[in-house]
Amino acid sequence: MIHNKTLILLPLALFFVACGAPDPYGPTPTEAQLAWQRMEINMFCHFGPNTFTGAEWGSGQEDNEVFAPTALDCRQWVDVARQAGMGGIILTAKHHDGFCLWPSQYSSHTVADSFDILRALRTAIDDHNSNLRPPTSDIKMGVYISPWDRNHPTYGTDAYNDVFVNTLREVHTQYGPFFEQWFDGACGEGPNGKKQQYDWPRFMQTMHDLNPQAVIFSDIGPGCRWVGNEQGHCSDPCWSTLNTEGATPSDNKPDPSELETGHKGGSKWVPAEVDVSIRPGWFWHPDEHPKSVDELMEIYYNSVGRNGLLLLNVPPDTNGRIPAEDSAVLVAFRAERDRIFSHDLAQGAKAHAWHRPGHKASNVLDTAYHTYWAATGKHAELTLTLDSATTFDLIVIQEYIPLGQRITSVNLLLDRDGGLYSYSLGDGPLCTTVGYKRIIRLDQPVCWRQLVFQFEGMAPPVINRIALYNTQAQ
Ligand code: FUL
Repeated sequence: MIHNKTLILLPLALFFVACGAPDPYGPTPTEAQLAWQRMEINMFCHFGPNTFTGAEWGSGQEDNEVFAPTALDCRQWVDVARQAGMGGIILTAKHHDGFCLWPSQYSSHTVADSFDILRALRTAIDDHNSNLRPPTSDIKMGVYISPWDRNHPTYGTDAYNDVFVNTLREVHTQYGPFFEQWFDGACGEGPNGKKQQYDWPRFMQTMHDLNPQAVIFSDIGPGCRWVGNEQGHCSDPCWSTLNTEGATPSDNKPDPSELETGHKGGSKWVPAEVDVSIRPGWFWHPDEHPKSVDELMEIYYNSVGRNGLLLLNVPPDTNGRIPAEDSAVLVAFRAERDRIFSHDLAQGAKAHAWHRPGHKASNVLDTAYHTYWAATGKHAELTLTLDSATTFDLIVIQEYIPLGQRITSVNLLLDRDGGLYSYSLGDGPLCTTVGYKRIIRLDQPVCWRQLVFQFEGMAPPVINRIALYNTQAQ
């Protein structure tokens, strides 16, 4: 909606000073967290005895032979991930039934000699990566190893923590390197009816020793956090910062609603990972079907478009292949993103930043397309001037997160008839937090030449990129 009564005059004096980077604010991402966030969409693969029994949480008592894919093809998984524009694949090497998809020496509930799925996926990914031809990019491998184990006889005793540490060591030394370790927070009873007291500090330390570059997922990180729901959305706002002092995964985590938003001014950089399944269940079941492209786009806007990473579960079937209907939807999902995001209407636009009256001079570093700028106050404005009036209905804003997440709200003013009019979605600002990426869908297309973004931040805002798109364009 456009408030056309609010005429706002452009400040006449603009101060531009080319400068270096401003100081970081608050916690900032590690190189591994940055690389992780830029992957944007990864594939989750839930595969195991449940694929064959119809369960979601296996009992741990299933026969090992039940796991018997008829035409296993991990290369096909990699190919689907590539075609879908995903940067990594995370496999459930061990789910709550305790069944190991590799021949572990620490369990008798395993694939034994029949199918080493971890090896098959590792080989398929390595082969893909060693035959790369631009523009194809590499695929990274991640691993889910459930601490909850409904099979292991030691579960519920201290000895199980040793088993679990050995299991981590075995997987990471024999099948790594992994870009992400997924620690599910579920903690139920084992075969003897006892619950386990997980030794989280030891698990985390083991991971750090084995692979300090791996991004560790758990309810509270430290690499990335659960987003607090399995429906495929971050909240608005969504902070990449979280207060984790005194918290532990599983039993002593912040409320899911806090995990959805993160904590403004939180003490640690723990960005949100949005895990959701393309199908109703996490495992493949014959009578379930994948979501539509429209549903996946909605999830994309509410996850990647709200400063999260989307971990989309695509379960292989009893053949050991991703079903054709799922891969078809994924290819169409990719095509729809390419259609919308391949033509940035702001490319080549002139960008100017200035301080507001009462604040000191702004700093501007305008490096071609990637406009990167900072103001000295907590309020800042950026004008984008396009070559001519242009129709758009979607705005992408990215903060320069290596310096921290700063922005608390964004307003947009549009020029018309020589004046500026504020645009708002509903009653609030254009959006609250930005972070790595914020995608704002306008409720209807607008046709303007000049846009003025007003930012409020906890520290001088630093914008990495602003892009405009028209979702209706053919
Ligand atoms: C949950 C598990 O209990 C589900 O089975 C699934 O693995 C999901 C991703 O995480 O906590």
